[in-house]
Order: sequence, then structure tokens, then C-alpha cells
Amino acid sequence: MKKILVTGALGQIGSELVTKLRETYGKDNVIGTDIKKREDHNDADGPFEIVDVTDYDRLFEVSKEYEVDTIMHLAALLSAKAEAIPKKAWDLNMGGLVNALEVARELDLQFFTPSSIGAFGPNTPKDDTPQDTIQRPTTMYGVNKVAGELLCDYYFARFGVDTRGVRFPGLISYVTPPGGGTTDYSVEIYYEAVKNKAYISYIGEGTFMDMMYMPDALNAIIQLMEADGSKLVHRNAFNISAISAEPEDFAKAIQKYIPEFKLDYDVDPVRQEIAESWPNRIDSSAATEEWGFKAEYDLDKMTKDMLAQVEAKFQ
Ligand code: AKB
Repeated sequence: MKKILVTGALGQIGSELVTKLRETYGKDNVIGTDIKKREDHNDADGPFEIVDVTDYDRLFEVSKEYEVDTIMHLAALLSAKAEAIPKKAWDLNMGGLVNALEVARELDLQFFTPSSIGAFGPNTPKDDTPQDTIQRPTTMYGVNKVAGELLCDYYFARFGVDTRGVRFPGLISYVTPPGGGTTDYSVEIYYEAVKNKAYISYIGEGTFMDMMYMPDALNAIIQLMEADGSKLVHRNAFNISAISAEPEDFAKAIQKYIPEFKLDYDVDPVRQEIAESWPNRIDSSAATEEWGFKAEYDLDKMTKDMLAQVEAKFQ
């Protein structure tokens, strides 16, 4: 049985990953950590500790105390936020990662951390972006993600730490909102569709990005961590995607259920520039070949579920 410590447990991925891991491995075997507790925190849900990932000693202490065998390191600033405060992003994204990797090395733990489509840049091939290709990102987040991918490879090659990871696309979910990302519009559009039957997109018409529904993202993490390590050629930073879409595609999918839904644009130049530097559609075939990655939700299936779940929240 695994015993897993999750950093960034209150974030968009963390809040759902902790629940899923507790269902899979038992609630006492998953230790959620973040820089604060939720207001409605309940000890009965499972262990939770306050940990700032930039504090190595605290992360080490909590990992040792609970005798975990795995760290899933999620605490990070997303792309748009990182562009606003780049030095802070470097300190948190890189400082937190090297601390978590060091704890994994010291305590001989399995390790997961996500990279992102943000690890690609304007001169990366935009369509069917290969697993191994040019990575010259032009954002602080992208620089952090490429450095993180390399650092994880280094900890495996140099110290034998069992590091694994994926390059996540924009993740869409109804439990915890994302914060500070470039792909956040793909979540906001569903909330605004339900509340106001209209959305003003800060990402321009015709801008394609990769996306994925959260259940597919959570399954991918568990599947990769359970995979036979000897079959992994890439190990860290597997391309995975389920959907390649532009704002109009979301609008058309929503209009099947809310025909009066209206999409307008008020483009934010900062996030638009970031989006334009990322691929339109990445190729996930290495993940499929090496550990069986397969997404269940396409845009229509996800839209049906998202709208139902968001509507239920407002009833
Ligand atoms: C962001 O937009 O910053 C994230 C990501 C794609 O990594 N959702």
C-alpha cells in the first residue's frame, strides 16, 4: 500500500487528487499539505499539515513523521501569475521543486511532479508537437517547467530517485477553480454559461490550446505512478492531451445545451501572447505506448458533465 504526501493540496489539481488518492489507497495513507488550512477543514477527512515547500526542513520533517513512500509535488505558480511576479515564481517553482526532490532523495521516495504545455515555446512545432522537440519557452513559468523536467531527469539519472511526470494541458474542473493560468478561460466559460448565458473571452478567436477534463488528469497520474518503471523510456514530462480547442469550439459545444449562449472577446495581450507561444495540439503517443495513457473525455462529453455539475452547484 502506498503512503503519499501531496504538496499544493488545496490547489486546482491537489484538491481533487487528494480525494481520489484517498479513495484509492485509504484516507490515512494520503497526507495533504499546503501553506494554509481550508476554512471548512475537517480532520476526519484525512491527515493534513501546513507545509511551505520553500522550507526544506519542514517538508523533510512531515515526510519522515508520516513515513511516506511517495511525494506528489504540485505547489507552484501558474503561467500568467508567474509573468506578473517572475522572481517569486522562480523562488517558489524551482525552490519548492529542488526541496521536494532532495526530500525524495534523502528518504528514498517515489516522486511525481507535473510539467506543462507551457514548457514549449514559439519555435516548437505547433501541431502534433512531438514528445522530444525544441523547448525554448518565453515565459518564466515555461523556463521553470523546462528546468524542472531536466532536474527530475537528473535526480533519476544521478541519484536513482524514481521521478515521473506529465506535461499537463489546461485542466478543466468544477471543484476548485484554477488561479493565474493562461487556460483558465476554459473553466470560466462554463460558469458564465450557466450563470449569465454569455462569456467574454480574454483569449482570442482561433487560438488553439490543449485541454483535458480533470478525471482524465487524475487517472493519468495514478496510472503513470503505478506503471512498470522498466518500461518507461521518457519517465518525466510525458506529453498528454485530450482536446485541442479554441474558444469558439467551447461555445459551440455549450450551445448544444444552452442554445442562447453568446461568446464575445476582450483579448488580454499578456495571456494572448503566452497562449500564442504554446502548441495547438501536442502528440501524446509516447505516453500511450509507454504506460497506456488514454483520455475518456472529449470536448462534448466533458461539456455535458461540466454543465450538469456547475448547474448543480447553483441549485
Ligand atoms: C496555465 O495556464 O498556466 C496552466 C498550464 C497549461 O500549465 N493551466
